Amino acid sequence: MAGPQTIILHHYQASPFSEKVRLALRMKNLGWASVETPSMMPKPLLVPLTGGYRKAPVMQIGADIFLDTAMILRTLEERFEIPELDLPGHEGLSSMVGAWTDGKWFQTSVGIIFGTLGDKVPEDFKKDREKLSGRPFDTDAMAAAMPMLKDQWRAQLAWIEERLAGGHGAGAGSWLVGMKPGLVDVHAFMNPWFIESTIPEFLEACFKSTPRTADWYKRMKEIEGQTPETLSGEEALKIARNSAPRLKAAKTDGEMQGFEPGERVAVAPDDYGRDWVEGEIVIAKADRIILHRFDEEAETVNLHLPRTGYMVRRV
Ligand SMILES: N[C@@H](CCC(=O)N[C@@H](CS)C(=O)NCC(=O)O)C(=O)O
Repeated sequence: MAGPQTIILHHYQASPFSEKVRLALRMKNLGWASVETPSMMPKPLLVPLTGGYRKAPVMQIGADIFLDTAMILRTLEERFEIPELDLPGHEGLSSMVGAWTDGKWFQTSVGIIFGTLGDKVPEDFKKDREKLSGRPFDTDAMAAAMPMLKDQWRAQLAWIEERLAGGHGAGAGSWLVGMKPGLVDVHAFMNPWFIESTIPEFLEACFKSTPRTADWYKRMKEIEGQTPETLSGEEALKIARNSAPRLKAAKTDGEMQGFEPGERVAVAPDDYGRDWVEGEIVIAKADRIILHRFDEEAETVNLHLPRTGYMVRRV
């Protein structure tokens, strides 16, 4: 039964960023509880935990809330060391690869998927995504650009092929770095998975020129983990309410803007979905910021955010 130590993932099945975390959980063979969130606003059972952040996935352990896959993956590695995914050769590199898979490659996938779905995309979903991005969500324009986008997509897949064909040291070639799958593989998996979920025939067509990648993808999909426990959003909120955030000695470390522990700041993603989340600094350092906040429903929580991709300002 889920409790204050349980890994709770707030996510939805079709979400590719969520799949990244689900894959990591499988690779680490961790037990977890699954809270299904809506794929668009409103998200009344999620937002009390996050202070306004609305994206998927969000990870919760008791009253510690982890936003963004970068922070989630980092935390899973720190708290559950074995089996390790941040293997020798993956350190640092995986974040660089993630910046590409989550940025440019993901945007190419979005264009292809929603260009293909076209009129099947519900109006309220389009409106939600327009609000999220601050730009028109024009599936006709995506459809028109599709031939070019497909070229772009396959060209990026070919980078994976190049890596698999490249030098690895002893006995490798099966995984992107070294002889076991790790975080680089996790990041690289997301876009093929996203494409396969909607247009598997396009993925198959691309795989014709990337046989090593086709084989790698198949092996990645074969990795099995534990079946999650199902949890309601209400139950997850109750767990947050009945838990205290893990105690941390407040500390800031050479902050460029001179932030001190206890200072009230606001943090928001710098790409899309720029919802500002406010709280008092517990920890601020180069790789993360931890904010303490109070919400009527969730009560006291600590929010953990990565620094890359997030703007921080004094309130
Ligand atoms: N940088 C974020 C991106 C997450 C993201 O964009 N997730 C998508 C779903 S895959 C999202 O939240 N879309 C809006 C929504 O689902 O409400 C991360 O790495 O977690």
